[in-house]
Amino acid sequence: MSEHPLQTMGQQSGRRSWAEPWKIKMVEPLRMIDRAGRERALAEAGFNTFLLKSDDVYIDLLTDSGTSAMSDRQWAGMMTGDEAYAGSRNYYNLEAAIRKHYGYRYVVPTHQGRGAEHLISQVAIRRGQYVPGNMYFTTTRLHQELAGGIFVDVIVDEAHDPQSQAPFKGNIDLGKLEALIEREGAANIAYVSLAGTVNMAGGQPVSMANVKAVRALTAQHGIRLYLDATRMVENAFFIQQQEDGYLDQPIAAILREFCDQTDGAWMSAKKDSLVNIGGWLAINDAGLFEELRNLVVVYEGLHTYGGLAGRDMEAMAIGIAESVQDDHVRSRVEQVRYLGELLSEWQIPIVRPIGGHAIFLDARRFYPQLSQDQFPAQTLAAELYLDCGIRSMERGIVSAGRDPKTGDHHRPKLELTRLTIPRRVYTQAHMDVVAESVLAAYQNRDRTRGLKLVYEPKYLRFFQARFERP
Ligand code: P71
Repeated sequence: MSEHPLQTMGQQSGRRSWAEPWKIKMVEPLRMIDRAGRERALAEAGFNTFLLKSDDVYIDLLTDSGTSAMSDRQWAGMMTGDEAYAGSRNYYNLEAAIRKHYGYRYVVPTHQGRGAEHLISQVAIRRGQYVPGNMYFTTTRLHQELAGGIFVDVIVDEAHDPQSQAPFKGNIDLGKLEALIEREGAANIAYVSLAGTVNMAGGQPVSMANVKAVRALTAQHGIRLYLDATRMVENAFFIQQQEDGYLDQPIAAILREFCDQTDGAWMSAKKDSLVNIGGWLAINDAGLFEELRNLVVVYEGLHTYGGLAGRDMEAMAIGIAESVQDDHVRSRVEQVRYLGELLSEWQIPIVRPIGGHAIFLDARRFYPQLSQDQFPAQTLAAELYLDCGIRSMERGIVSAGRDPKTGDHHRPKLELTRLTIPRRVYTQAHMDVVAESVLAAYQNRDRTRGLKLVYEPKYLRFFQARFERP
């Protein structure tokens, strides 16, 4: 203990502090509207944070998707956009970056992740086939279902338990996968859908040992293994830090080793790759690539731009190279951890271990007085906004949607409110303000009532659903 009463965060945890591996060249002013304004804005938005105007938000932790800050080099790259309809040089730069860092042979650009999900689902799923995956993601599962697939969750049980401390809660349960293959037959499995760091489980990683075991099992049955690489770089960081034998390996090498276990991948480049828009699909099979390349012109654009401007592809190519730098990934994940450790220290219920891109507040334990039908996670998101203009996202019963067969709510075990940290955007001081706001909501928890659902659209209802106070 030092004799000085004030200590830096690093000193408080008995270590030297870390700092971001960049400095700020350009700033964007933030504004906080007053409490009465926030009450009004929230009511107008139907208590749904997706329907708030961004100008009415102070610290925006809705998502880390497309919200990152680009580097000076990425902005410079934008100026070299080759806006040719066909064969833009930026496409070839993107293709080279994906081949180098992700290792797949053939590349199809798309406007964002769900564009790629649509294409792979249409090409690789036959009606009635099963698609096992390590927990669902909203858009991923929807595209699999629209293509006639039946999603089956084969993630390890610990993933559904927010208090389990298992280090690799994104892993596939091989027993569950094997049982499904045995029950339905390999021919009735479209492919295995594996996500690197599982978003809905709290940003939980998959171990290298697990992907290798899944690879061995699927290869034995002739089943393809496709990767949702959206946050795979962050997954590689957890492997580096937590799995035996990887501490001295660079993130870039771990990323390649992991991707090399799979047959192809889809990507929302709006996350790891540090761009505001973009995605891709990449695959090793030449025949499948032919089909994808044909389909992309129907839904996205020519196969050398896929709905993107040349400048966007250039920013993505540069962003991919920056995203695998060890100091970048470390500071990104450590910032998330900083916020999570503060909240944990204060006994606020969050999903543990702390994931890669966000802190997930456990709304069930936050509001034990509310039933799931009173939308605890949606309620918590509303309360955080009211307290000081922080925008978060519901990841619970509203996000899970309805069972297409019965029409009843899916009732996920996890009822979470996500504080998602954009990359290279907010400072440690912002994290402190957020932590204090969560604490204020926690201290007010006994007085908080739930919400009533008054409108929901047919698809991905969480985006546009509306609520009222009962
Ligand atoms: C996130 C998003 C963006 C989002 C999507 C749907 C509802 C709310 C927010 C997008 C992902 C993702 C994974 C693992 C594919 C997509 C789709 N995440 N896979 O977390 O996390 O990519 O948004 O570029 O279409 O806020 P896309």
